[in-house]
Amino acid sequence: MISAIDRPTGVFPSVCSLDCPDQCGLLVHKVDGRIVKIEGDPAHPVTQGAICNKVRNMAERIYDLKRLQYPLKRVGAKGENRFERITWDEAIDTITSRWKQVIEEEGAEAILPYSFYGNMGRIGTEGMDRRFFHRMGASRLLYTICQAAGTEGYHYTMGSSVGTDPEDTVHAKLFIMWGINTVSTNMHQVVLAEKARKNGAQIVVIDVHKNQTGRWADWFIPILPGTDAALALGIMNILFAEQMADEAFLREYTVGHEELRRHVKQYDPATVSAITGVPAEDIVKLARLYGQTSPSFIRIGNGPQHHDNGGMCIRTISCLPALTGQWLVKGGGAIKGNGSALDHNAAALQRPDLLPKSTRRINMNLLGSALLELEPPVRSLYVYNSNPAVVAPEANKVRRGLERDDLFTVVHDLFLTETALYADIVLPATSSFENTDFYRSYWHHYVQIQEPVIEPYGESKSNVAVFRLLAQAMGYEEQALRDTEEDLIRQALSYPANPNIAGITYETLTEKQFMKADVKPLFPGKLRTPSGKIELYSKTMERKGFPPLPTYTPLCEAEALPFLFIPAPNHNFLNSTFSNNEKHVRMEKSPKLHMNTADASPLGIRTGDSVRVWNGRGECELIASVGEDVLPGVVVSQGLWADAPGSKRLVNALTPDRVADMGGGATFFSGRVQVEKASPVLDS
Ligand SMILES: Nc1nc2c(c(=O)[nH]1)N[C@H]1C(S)=C(S)[C@@H](COP(=O)(O)OP(=O)(O)OC[C@H]3O[C@@H](n4cnc5c(=O)[nH]c(N)nc54)[C@H](O)[C@@H]3O)O[C@H]1N2
Ligand SMILES: Nc1nc2c(c(=O)[nH]1)N[C@H]1C(S)=C(S)[C@@H](COP(=O)(O)OP(=O)(O)OC[C@H]3O[C@@H](n4cnc5c(=O)[nH]c(N)nc54)[C@H](O)[C@@H]3O)O[C@H]1N2
Ligand code: SF4
Ligand SMILES: [Mo]
Repeated sequence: MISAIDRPTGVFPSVCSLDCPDQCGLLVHKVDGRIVKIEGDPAHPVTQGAICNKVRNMAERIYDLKRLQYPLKRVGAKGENRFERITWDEAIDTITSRWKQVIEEEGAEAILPYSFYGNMGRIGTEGMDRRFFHRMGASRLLYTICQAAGTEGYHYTMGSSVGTDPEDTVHAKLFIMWGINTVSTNMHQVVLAEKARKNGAQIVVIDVHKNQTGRWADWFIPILPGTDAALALGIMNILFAEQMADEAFLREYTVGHEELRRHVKQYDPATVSAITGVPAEDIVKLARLYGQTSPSFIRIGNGPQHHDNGGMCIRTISCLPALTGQWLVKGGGAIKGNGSALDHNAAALQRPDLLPKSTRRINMNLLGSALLELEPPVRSLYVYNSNPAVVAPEANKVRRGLERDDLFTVVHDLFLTETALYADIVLPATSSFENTDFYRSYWHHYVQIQEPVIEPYGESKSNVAVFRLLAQAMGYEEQALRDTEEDLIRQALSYPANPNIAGITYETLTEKQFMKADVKPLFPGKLRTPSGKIELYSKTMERKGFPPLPTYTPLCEAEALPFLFIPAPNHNFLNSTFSNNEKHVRMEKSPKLHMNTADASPLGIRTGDSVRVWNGRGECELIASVGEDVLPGVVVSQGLWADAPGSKRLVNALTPDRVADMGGGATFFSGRVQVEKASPVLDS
C-alpha cells in the first residue's frame, strides 16, 4: 500500500499526541500535501468522532508562520531573541564538541536532559532520548511535574496505576468529579457521564472553583484548597457509622478496615466542616448519596495532588470505593490514572543498562535550584518536549538559571518558546503528524500508532532522528542508538510480563490503527500491593515515616499572605502549548483572576480591573473576575499564558518549588499571594 505521506490528498487516521487523557483517534484531511482539516475518528470507540476545539484548530499551529524551520544559533544575549540560521551539521557539531569538552572536564553528569510529554509518543519521549543520555551517563531527570505525588499515594492504596475502564462508566449512577476540570481536560469522560445521566446518573463536582465543570454538575461542592483528604475521611466516618460500608468486600479484599473504622471517628461532620468549608449537612448528604448509590464512580483529578499534601490526599480519596465495594461493580470504582494497565517494555525501550554507573537524579520541579545552586554544577541543559521557562514552578529562579552565561543550553521544539529564547542552539522539531510513534493513553485502554501523514516542516527533525544524529557524532556505536522507529516500537511492545497487551504488535497496529488492551477487572484478583489487597492500612507507609492510615495534613503554613493562589490549566491551551498560537489565544481572551466579592470589595477591586498579584517569589498582572465562583481566601487563574515582554502573565513566577509529601511532586496550588488593584497606566 502507498504510505500516507506519498498520497498528497486523502483522509488519514492519526492520533492526538497531546498530553491529554482522552488520546483521541483523529482523521486528518489532506489536500495537495497540506492538512486542511482535523476531526475525531468516528470509528474510535472512545473518541466517537468528537474532539476538542484545540485540536480541531490544530492546523493553525502546524502551519503557524512562527514555526521553526531550521536550526539556529544565538548571536545576542540570552533572552534577547537574536538568532542566526545554521545548518544541521553545524548545530550537531557545536553541541557534541561542547559536550565532549564538558564530559572531559567535569564528567557527563554536568549535562542535564529536561523533558516532559509535549508529545506523548513513547519512542520520542522515553525511547531514543533515554538510551542516548543513559549511554552518556548524564544526570537523570525525575519526571515529577505532573502526577508524581498522587501516583505514589494511589499506589500505597491500590498497588499500581489501574482503576476503572472508563468505557464502563456509562453504567454508573453517580459520578464524583473530584478536583478535575473534566469539561476542559477530559471531555470524553463528560460524554460518557452524559450518557449515564440520560439513565438517571447524578454528577457531583468537588472543586475550589466553580468553573465550566462546576457549572455542568448537578451538585457543585466548593471546598477549601488542600483539604480534600479531610472530606474523604468525613465521608468514611459516616459510611461506617451508618452501616453503609460493604463489610464482605472489606473482609475479602482489604487490609486495615478495623483500624480505619476506629481512626475515622475523629473526622465528624463538624470537625470536617471547619477544615474544608463544606457545611456539615452537605458532608452527611454526600456520604449518604455515595453510600447508597451503585455503581458510583470517582474521577480523581490533578487539583488535589498539586498541593503540599497531595500524595496523602490521593491515597485517602482512593480508599473510598473499597468501603462500598464499588470495585466489584461494573462502572463503579475510580480512575486516578490507568497507565499501568497498558505497560510496555520500558527497560527494552529506555535501556537503563547502557548507564555506565548510577548517576545523580534531579527533580524537575527544582530546575531553578538545580541551575543556580547544585554542586557539582549543571554545565549544559538539553530541553525537548517541554517549555520549562513557563511551566516550571519558581519561574524567576528558572529564568535566572537559564540566564547563566556559563550554561550551554540546547532547545528542540516546534517554536521559539520562552525557554528557547535562552538557548545557545535551537533545533526545529517535527510535529507528531510528521513522525512515527506509538501511543498509549493514561485513561482509556487503547494503544495506537501514528505514521507520518505530512512531510517534515522545513528542515525539522523528530526527537528520535536528532538523538540518532547526536549519538553518531558523539561516537557512540551501540546498535540501540541506531535502531529505526519500527525497531523501537517492536522492542517496546514485546512484553510478556504484561499479558494485557499480548497481540498488540507493530504489524497489528499498522493494520488496525488502534487496539484495546485486554485489561481484566481488578477483582477477584491480587493487587500489586505487598498484601495483594487494597491497603487501607499500609505498613510500607509506616516504614517510610508516613501515617499508615489515611490522614488529613494541613498545607504548609510558612507563607503569611492572605490568599491561596490556584493557577490551573485553561480550556483552549494545553499547558503552554497553543499559548503562542493566535487563534487559540483569541478563543481564550485574557488571563483572569477569580476572586470572591467579600475579598475584592474591601480592596476596591471590580470585575475587569487589572490586579497585581504578588509574593516573595514574583508578581503577575491579571484581570479580576469578581463573584461567588471561589470561596473567600482563594484566588484562581487559568492557563499558562505566553510571557510576552512586559505582559507579566507568567503565573509560575508566583508558585513555590517546595516538593509535595510524596513522589517529589509539584505544589503549584499551595502558594499564597497578596492582591491589589493595579495602578492605572497614565497617558503621558
Ligand atoms: N484544555 C486542557 N486540557 C488539558 C490540559 C490543559 O492544560 N488544558 N492539561 C493536561 C494535563 S498535562 C493534565 S495533567 C490534565 C490535568 O487536568 P485536571 O486533572 O483537570 O487538573 P487541573 O486542571 O490541574 O485541576 C483540576 C481542578 O482542580 C481544582 N483544584 C485545585 N486545587 C484543588 C483542591 O485542593 N481541591 C479540589 N477539590 N480541587 C482543586 C482546580 O480548580 C481545577 O478545576 O489535563 C490535561 N488536559
Ligand atoms: N501553574 C501551573 N503550572 C503547571 C501546571 C499547572 O496546572 N499550573 N501543570 C503542570 C503539568 S500537569 C504539566 S504536565 C506540565 C507540562 O509542561 P510541558 O510538558 O512543558 O508542556 P507544554 O507547555 O505543553 O510544552 C510542551 C512543549 O513541547 C513541544 N513539543 C511538542 N511536540 C514535540 C516534539 O515532538 N519534539 C519536541 N522536541 N518538542 C515538542 C511543544 O511545542 C511545547 O513547547 O506543566 C506543569 N505546569
Ligand atoms: S487534546 Fe484531548 S480531547 Fe483534544 S483531541 Fe487531543 S486527546 Fe482529544
Ligand atoms: Mo500534566
